[in-house]
Amino acid sequence: MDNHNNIHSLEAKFEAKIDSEIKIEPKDWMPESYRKTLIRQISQHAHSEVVGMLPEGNWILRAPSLRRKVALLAKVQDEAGHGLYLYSAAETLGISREELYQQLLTGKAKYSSIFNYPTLSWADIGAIGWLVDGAAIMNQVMLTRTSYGPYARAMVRICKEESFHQRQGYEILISLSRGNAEQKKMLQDAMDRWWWPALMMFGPHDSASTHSEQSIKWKIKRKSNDELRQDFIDATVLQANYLGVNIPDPKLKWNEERGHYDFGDIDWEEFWNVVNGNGPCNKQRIKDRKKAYEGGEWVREAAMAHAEKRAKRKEEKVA
Ligand code: BYC
Repeated sequence: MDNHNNIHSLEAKFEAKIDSEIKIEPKDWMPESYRKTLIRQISQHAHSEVVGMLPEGNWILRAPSLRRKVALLAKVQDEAGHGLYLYSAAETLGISREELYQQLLTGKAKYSSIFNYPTLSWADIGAIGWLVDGAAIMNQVMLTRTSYGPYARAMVRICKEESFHQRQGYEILISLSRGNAEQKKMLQDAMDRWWWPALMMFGPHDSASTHSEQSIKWKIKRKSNDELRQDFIDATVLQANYLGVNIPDPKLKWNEERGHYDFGDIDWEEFWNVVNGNGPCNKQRIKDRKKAYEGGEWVREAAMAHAEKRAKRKEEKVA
């Protein structure tokens, strides 16, 4: 078979697997652009998890009780774990964790826009759990069925943990909603600041989304950015009503005909500004990740030295 025919048959086999819902595994042939799209999406997701530890980590020492502190600590640790599962999944596509991490630290790689906003009060920790993890789950449940095996399997575990995160956030807000006037004010203020950035997490409108069409064909994504955003709004309005909190969107209104909530325009200028590195905390986030990376140098060195020593001892035994 000549080279051209060979590629053609590999492509046909790949397409057939996608069509019949058979997962693509690391050693299977895949188009280069499929591999690149996955590395981009999975690593952006991994970076989002490890950068996402920062705004909440900021509140661990200030959590209002031991119970709140333990729950928040566990959540932030889970996020480190999610980062690790995802970097590992990306590594199966032939790129090293070190290279991916350098892309983050040099500002070359993207991570979710949401983590470039500050956490100003304890209510923000509730709002992050409820809205940010809520949005993340909406997007990630679809990813448990993504076509690349290692990514899909990582997402199953991540989604289980994300539901705990969402509930711990909502529970913080329930307590505030039953509190005094000042606590209710904190809750509303957090809602006012996190609502729109949470909607932006789903990415640009479908008409402006560069990757969606191809990613949906490859079954990397199963739903479009706008579909997921709508699902999230429909589910969240009821939860906001239960909290007695106002959603800061005068255009939000149930549309009987569509069977969905209509909502106002997203400020896309703000979105792209944040994505392109100019949000309120972008510089601080990268600075903090660099500091953590440099501070961990001795751990990496010690771990490598230990691994090398063990390998040498093993070699000596064999000899
Ligand atoms: N922020 O063609 P599009 C979490 C970029 S949750 C920054 O629609 P795609 C967590 C996009 O990368 C958050 N950039 O892209 C929760 C692309 O740029 P490039 C992480 C964004 O990939 C709680 C360009 O805009 N979740 O981790 O088809 C606590 C055009 O977009 C954003 C995931 O990453 C954004 N919001 O769809 C702790 C889930 N939106 O790459 C942690 C997996 C878009 O061409 N990812 N861009 O330079 C996905 O599902 C998809 O990548 C997205 C975007 C839906 C996010």
